[in-house]
Amino acid sequence: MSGSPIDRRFEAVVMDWDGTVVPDRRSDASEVRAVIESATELGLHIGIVSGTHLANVDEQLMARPAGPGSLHLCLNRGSEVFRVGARGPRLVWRRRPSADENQLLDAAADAAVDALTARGLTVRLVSRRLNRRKLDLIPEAAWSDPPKAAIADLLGAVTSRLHAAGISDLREAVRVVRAAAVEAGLPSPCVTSDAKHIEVGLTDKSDSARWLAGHLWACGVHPPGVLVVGDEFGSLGGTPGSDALMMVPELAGAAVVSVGSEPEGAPGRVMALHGGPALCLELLRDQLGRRRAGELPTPPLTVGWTLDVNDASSLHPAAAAAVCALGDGIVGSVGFAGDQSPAVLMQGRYVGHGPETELLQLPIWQVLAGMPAARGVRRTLDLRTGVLWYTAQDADGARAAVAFQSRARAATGVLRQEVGALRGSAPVLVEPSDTRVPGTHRGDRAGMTVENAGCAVAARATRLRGASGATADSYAVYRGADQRALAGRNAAAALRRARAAGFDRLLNEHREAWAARWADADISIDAPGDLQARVRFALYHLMSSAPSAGEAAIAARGLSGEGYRGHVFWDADVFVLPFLAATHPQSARAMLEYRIRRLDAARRRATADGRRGARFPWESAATGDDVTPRRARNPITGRTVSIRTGDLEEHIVSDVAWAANRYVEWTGDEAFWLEGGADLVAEAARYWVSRVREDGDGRAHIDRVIGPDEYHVPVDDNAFTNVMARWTLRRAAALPAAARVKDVERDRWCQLADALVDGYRPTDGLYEQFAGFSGLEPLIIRDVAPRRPIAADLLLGPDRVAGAQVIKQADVLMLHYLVPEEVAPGSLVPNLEHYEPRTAHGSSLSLGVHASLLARAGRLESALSALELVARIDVDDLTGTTASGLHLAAMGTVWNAVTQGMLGLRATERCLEVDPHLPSQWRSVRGHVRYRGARIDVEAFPGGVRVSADQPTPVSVGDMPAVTVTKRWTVVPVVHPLRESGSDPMTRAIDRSTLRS
Ligand code: IFM
Repeated sequence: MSGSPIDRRFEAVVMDWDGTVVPDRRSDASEVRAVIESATELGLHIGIVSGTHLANVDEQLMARPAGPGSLHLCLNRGSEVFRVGARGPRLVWRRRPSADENQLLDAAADAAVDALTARGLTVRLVSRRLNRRKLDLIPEAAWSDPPKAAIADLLGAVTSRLHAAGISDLREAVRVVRAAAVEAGLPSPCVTSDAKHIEVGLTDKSDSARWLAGHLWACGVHPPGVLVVGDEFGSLGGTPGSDALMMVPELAGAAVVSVGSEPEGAPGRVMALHGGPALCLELLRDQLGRRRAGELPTPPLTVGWTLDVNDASSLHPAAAAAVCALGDGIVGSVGFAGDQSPAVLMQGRYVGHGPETELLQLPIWQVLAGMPAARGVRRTLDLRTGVLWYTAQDADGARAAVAFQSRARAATGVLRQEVGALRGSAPVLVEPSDTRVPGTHRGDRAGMTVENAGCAVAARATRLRGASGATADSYAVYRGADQRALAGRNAAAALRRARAAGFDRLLNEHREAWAARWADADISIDAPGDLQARVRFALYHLMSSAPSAGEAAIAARGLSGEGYRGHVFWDADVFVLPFLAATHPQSARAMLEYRIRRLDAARRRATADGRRGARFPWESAATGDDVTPRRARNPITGRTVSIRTGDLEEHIVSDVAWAANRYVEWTGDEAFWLEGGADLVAEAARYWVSRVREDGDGRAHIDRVIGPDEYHVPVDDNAFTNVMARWTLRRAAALPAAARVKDVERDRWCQLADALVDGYRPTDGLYEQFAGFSGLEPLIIRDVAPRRPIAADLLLGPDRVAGAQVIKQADVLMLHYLVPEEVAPGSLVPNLEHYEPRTAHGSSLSLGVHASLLARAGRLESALSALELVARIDVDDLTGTTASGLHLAAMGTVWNAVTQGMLGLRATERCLEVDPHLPSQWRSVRGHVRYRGARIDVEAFPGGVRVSADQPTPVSVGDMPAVTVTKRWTVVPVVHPLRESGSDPMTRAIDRSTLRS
């Protein structure tokens, strides 16, 4: 086996029973039972597939595994599945035939007997089982119970009988039976043969294999992690061997082994090892041995799910570490000790004061013992399960490590590494990474506890020795608490539990938890190129960044780096929250809780500024006070420039209110309004009342702000700020009665909203970005810049861009993106045409917004170009800033571009709207979301849409009225009138040197 495709650890084994695991039904299975029980205890998943019924298999095997791996018996030729636990088998799935189907099966079997008899062959209907009927082709005493090993002789005897009846081979007999069954009214019968019998049924072994593939997928096991073992893959008398049915597309990529004699040879994909049940037992023992020795799992490398970064890629090593960051929403772990800037960051844990506030650097658990620095390094991240493989070269060859940040247990890091020739005790340490924070560090080489700043980490390592060298497992648990000692005790207790569970149990539960997240969030795109993996890369990091409970301070770079010191911007509320509201609402709720708990700080700020209501900070951290830096160094001129966003980028006030509303739109969680949600909106409205200037003509203005386009500072009547304020006032006025807002205040909000100027010119359908924008130098950056995206302020100088119509990022268009109902109908296209060529896309937030809007406008080629570009921002480090963390908001725009832009999903109070616009290169796109408690699966393809929901849900497609979609797929033909109009390729190549984040 050495060096062969099965010379590795598998995560699951799927096996045929008769002839594969046991030679016959009377043989002793005690050895195989012991191996199965031990292997499942170390996490291996096992599926046994058989045509027979439960008693036959269970009474022979008698396995009673406790897990964490699973044992499933998939019996009755694809009709039933039993999960076997410590207390025995439990039915988990059964295909129940209807009375009509049973009648049809009987009729089909009778018709088959008649058809074969008519050809002169004596056959007997021998059993009538669940979903199938069995015909004996050789009802002779000598062949009453032939052993599997005698398959060649049996086939010879049966073939002679067939020839005597003028039937050329088994294949023809199967054809006769199938034709008779169809003639009898069974539309698509499953007809199989083991040479002695022919069975007509509603199911076959492919149903078992598909069920197991689905189960394993839900456990986070990819098909390449599966070993399929059978004894009859090759054809038998011209019919496919019964085990070939286990090779379903859902298990494509699995390793397939035959232990049978395969008289007519095995198909090319199958490794024919022969050897019978003895070899099968050996294969199982081998897998058990690998687990006992602590062998590392094998990276699955599944297309569309893998991020592979090696020395040959152009990524800076620190950027490579960031793109492969691990996170559970509470703790983010970047790189390994020895990398350029390894980090462990805990969500919401800050040190320092004012603008100096930054995320606390926690001690690093990802310590690779003696791993040579940065030579031949390869990182492989399985996006589906958040498991990272790291390999590097040393004098002894390649050494590997595998790490994950448990998704099932809070703030728990797990590392298994090959320690090869290293001698001594367990080599793993936790390395203190922030010496500025005083703390207690104690421990030895095998265990360590570090406590500081309200955080504690406890870590421990265990060394294992296998045939191929030694490996070591280490575990680290982080706890934050206001009292240091308490954090230490909590961490130590959780560490004990993690160590007791062990690597394999932790891995299984972690993979399963990730798989559950993907089930509600995945987007699959059937299109050429590698967009699929890049979209999943974005989703993976979005999911890694937010906790599911408590409060969530989502930093601009998530937990993947120290960029922007971990401060929270509108990036969180406007760009990240929508994804979470639609896929994992509890995380979106936690983000809003972060704002609710800092409402008092926002009120204090408003009061200090002489206003009312709440003034949320442009940059926020622990306290909710504004922590925006006041100055920075211009990287080109070296001059210190002042930063005024903290004072003037006030649209953040509306952005928070908008986020609260977006959460309710997706979830329908009306109770949230009374849990602080209404306060977020009402206090935002009160702020605008106090902030707005009313002129003598009955119009209202907002002076001196910064809009999303930060190249123009300050401006008056920024359309985005004003319209978002208007939207906030109107939304606040419509808060439910329970929010206890007085009518007089609601009336004032409505009156002021109506009075706010918005810069809209009905003559050309344009919104003026701010008062006076159209009088600035008409410099079209699309025509001037060598390439976009580009940091135009660096290219042209800040003074030139300030005096020109050059825009940093979507500004007016953010209105069409966030509040399409608040802008003039039909204004998307003119504003897109006007502003896009003037936009440098100098912020990573911009491209994805355009991708979404271009799709809504039917400019699908341009939408796709923008989407492809934004999906590369971090994977290819387009901004040159990925080393300090990933651009989480840009990832939010990737999700939005596909779901809102291409699929046209929109959550309203009335229904979920679906209105797809597909680029011509896409064969289909499928997305999963949660809308008001229901799990929704939407697939769009040229000309149609399929929607399914796990509970009755109102859905409207295109312009059609809403229908209630139930579990079953609904196919709605959609003929979309929108086509790509004109070609204005928005983006050319990229100028990395001048692009900023
Ligand atoms: O919030 C953004 C802003 O819109 C542009 N500059 C970077 C900030 C953080 O990502």
